[in-house]
Amino acid sequence: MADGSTGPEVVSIEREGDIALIRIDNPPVNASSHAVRQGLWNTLEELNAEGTAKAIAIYCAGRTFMAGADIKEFGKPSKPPVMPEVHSKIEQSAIPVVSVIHGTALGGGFEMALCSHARVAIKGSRVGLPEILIGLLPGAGGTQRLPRLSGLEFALDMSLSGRQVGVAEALEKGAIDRVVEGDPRDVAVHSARDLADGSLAARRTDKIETVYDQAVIDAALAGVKARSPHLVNPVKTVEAIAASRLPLEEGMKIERQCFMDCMETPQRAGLIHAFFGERAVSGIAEAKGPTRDIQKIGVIGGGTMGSGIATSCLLAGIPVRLIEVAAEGLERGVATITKNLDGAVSRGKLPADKRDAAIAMLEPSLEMDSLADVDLVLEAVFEQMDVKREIFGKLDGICKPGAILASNTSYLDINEIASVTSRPQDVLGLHFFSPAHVMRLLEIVQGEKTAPDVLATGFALAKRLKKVGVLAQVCDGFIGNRILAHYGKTASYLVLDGASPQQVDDALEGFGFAMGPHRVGDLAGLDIGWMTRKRKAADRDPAERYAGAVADRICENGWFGRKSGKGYYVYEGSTPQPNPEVATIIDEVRAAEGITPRSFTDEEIVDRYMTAMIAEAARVVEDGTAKRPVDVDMVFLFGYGFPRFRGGPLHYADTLGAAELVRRIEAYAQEDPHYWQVPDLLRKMAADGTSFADLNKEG
Ligand code: T1G
Repeated sequence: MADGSTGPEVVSIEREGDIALIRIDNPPVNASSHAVRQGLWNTLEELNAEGTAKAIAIYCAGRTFMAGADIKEFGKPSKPPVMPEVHSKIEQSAIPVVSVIHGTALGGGFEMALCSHARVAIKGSRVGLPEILIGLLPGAGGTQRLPRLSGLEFALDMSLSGRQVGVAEALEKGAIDRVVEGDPRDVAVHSARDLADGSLAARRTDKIETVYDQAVIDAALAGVKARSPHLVNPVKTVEAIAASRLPLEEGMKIERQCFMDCMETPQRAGLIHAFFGERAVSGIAEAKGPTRDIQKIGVIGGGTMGSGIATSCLLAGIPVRLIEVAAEGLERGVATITKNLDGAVSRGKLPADKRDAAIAMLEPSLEMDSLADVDLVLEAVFEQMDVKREIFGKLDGICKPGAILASNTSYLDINEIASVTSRPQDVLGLHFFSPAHVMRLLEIVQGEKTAPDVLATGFALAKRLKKVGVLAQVCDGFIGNRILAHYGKTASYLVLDGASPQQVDDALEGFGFAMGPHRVGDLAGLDIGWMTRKRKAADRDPAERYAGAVADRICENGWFGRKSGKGYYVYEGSTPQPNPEVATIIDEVRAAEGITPRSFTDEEIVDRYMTAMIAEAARVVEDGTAKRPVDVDMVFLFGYGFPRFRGGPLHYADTLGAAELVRRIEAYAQEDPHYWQVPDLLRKMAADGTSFADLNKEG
């Protein structure tokens, strides 16, 4: 129970005649910290002890109503009063209480409104139960009260999707009682007065029973098990909502138990890490400070990447001039952009009028000179240094002073590209991930001479494009592709040594990857990796075991994956099947290399694959290519389909511990000492007993 301490500075009472307001002021989003909970507890006690107010209205200062529990408190011992206790106190108040919602009432914030005796929302605000997105469930009465007010289906929809719901829809579903216009405090005064005189009817959830239907619960349970086989909290969410058939107090106990079960899971830790990591990567000094004004962007190249990047800019409301060298390529680029935008409309992601407005801001041109007035150029042509050097040399003479010149290269040296211009300070890398208008990752590559305001502009652009910008230093592959180039070999070594491509894919999909590496290769096109291996052949390290023999043979047959009808899999029926000719190739390569195949368990496959990924990720942090471990984690969550509930490769590494990882690498090194080397950083961490989370704090 309450310990008697107060939180007056974040929660205060304002008296207006015979009604009282409880004002919460806990920037930036009025999260329900301990001080807020204590303040609510104390002010409710005080007002009920006085007994003079006829009604109470709870409202929030700042930009939004309470946005939920204070996530920063998670993982620490909870300090009473906990939210469910505070919410029961609100509901049991002898003086009727109305909550006044503005901005985004999320999680515990929406639950505080639900436990109030009435709920009034200001037009344009939204409500939501996003706990599912951070490995939890509504743990302050939402699973018990929302079914009572709005029915099982809507409660399941909100709780399992985590989506934000406009207050008009919430009103229609009975989750709130009124939608009005006005300032939160004024609305609070009027709502309390209406509640006091009965013109705003009280709807207390402890007086309402859920209309229960077991079939609805059973269907929801089957759905979550099919959709999210790795996750615990969706199942627990359905279980808690099912308990709303019981008396409220009993249901609340079951909800609390389900909530605490989720709180203890590594998934909750992983998803919270992802939540804060997404914000941490742009919370660095390099992302702050003055930026250049970007009003118009030039995109060079109408291929897959160029048209994806152009689509992304147009969706953000930025006019784009698209440059190609020939009419056919330009037309293809415009067609791809149009198709991308039409796809967003058909998926309900983009209103048709916004699509038309976006297309109207697209100016195709065959003339590079037409880039003279743009504020930023994004080059997205062939991954060949001589082509890029030629283009940047021309841009240097065409673009206005102060224009930013960015390359979308996925691994080439930004410093070399910058060196052909007279303005290396205006050059940086902006590495998008395909499809560029969908994938949220943007690697922002800092050249030696890149000016601070150019780098900060890269982060500002990432935010405008709703991308997750991550700072990377120059090296072959920057952060993500460099690490991929290393651990991708492990998948090939596993196949050479006895596993099948499908077993590797299935094992990694069982770990949580959306798609195994061979299925990804077939999707992206096996010829891309083939070209890279040929490009690097001359520089190949003779000491390194060649990983590409099987993939080379597949490509030599013209099998590039989905686009050619076969690759590792055959794409004829509805379900792709393993390509039997690949099995023959694997046998032939093993025979030629004198390999006696052995079996691998799925666990061994995952352990090797993840240990290889972590080892190179540790080296990327160690040499400063990535600023901190969390930056690597976000690269993999937002660019490589890494399972979000595991938080990223280095957050996952902490669940294993540095000592275990060193042990594994040393064991694998008995087979291949060149490929398996213990990073110095990992050895130091094992000796010091430190974690990547510790490094993030130092970062
Ligand atoms: N707790 C602590 N800090 C939070 C926070 C929260 N719930 N939400 C946001 N912040 C910080 C964020 O880290 C950033 O800090 C700043 O606020 C601005 O956030 C019992 C258990 C509200 C829609 O999941 O969705 O309630 O980086 O950059 O883009 O059932 O923040 O500036 O230092 O995102 O305008 C449920 C999560 C919690 C809401 C605003 N609630 N937050 O978006 O700003 S669990 C959530 C958001 C719960 C109960 C359960 C968004 C936003 P800094 P921002 P924004």
